[in-house]
Amino acid sequence: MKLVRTAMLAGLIAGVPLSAVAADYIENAKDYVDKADWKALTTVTVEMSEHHYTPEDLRFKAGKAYKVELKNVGEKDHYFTSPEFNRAVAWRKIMVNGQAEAKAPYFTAFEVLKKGGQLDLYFVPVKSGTYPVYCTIDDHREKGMEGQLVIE
Ligand SMILES: [Cu+2]
Repeated sequence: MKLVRTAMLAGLIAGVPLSAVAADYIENAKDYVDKADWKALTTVTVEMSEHHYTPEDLRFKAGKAYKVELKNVGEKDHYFTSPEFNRAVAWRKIMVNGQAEAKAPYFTAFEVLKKGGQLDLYFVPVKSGTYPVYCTIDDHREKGMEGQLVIE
């Protein structure tokens, strides 16, 4: 009988529904976005060209409101890929050339098209850490198109 009970208990633990496992992104993003002071918005501009980001490294403070402008001033299309960072921030929205917005729990990569493309990211950093960002096109990363996104 004791053995049966132990087996049943083990079964219960193994049977924990998936929904009870914590998500690997900021589920309550709206709470952070609502709490942040958007009048004190910090705007950061990143220029993308061959083959680097300027600046390469960005530092953010958790809980503050940010707008990151990704501007492609180069002759080729470029990516700004950082799946880990994109799950460590609370997303408000992304905006394309002031004309369209998209909202989602998290994003994995952004592509900005050559010669003037621009994408604006609005978010609140949440999980502190150092996250790599890089371009996934051809050998751009090897040529130096990478950097670090730090949340402190
Ligand atoms: Cu690139």
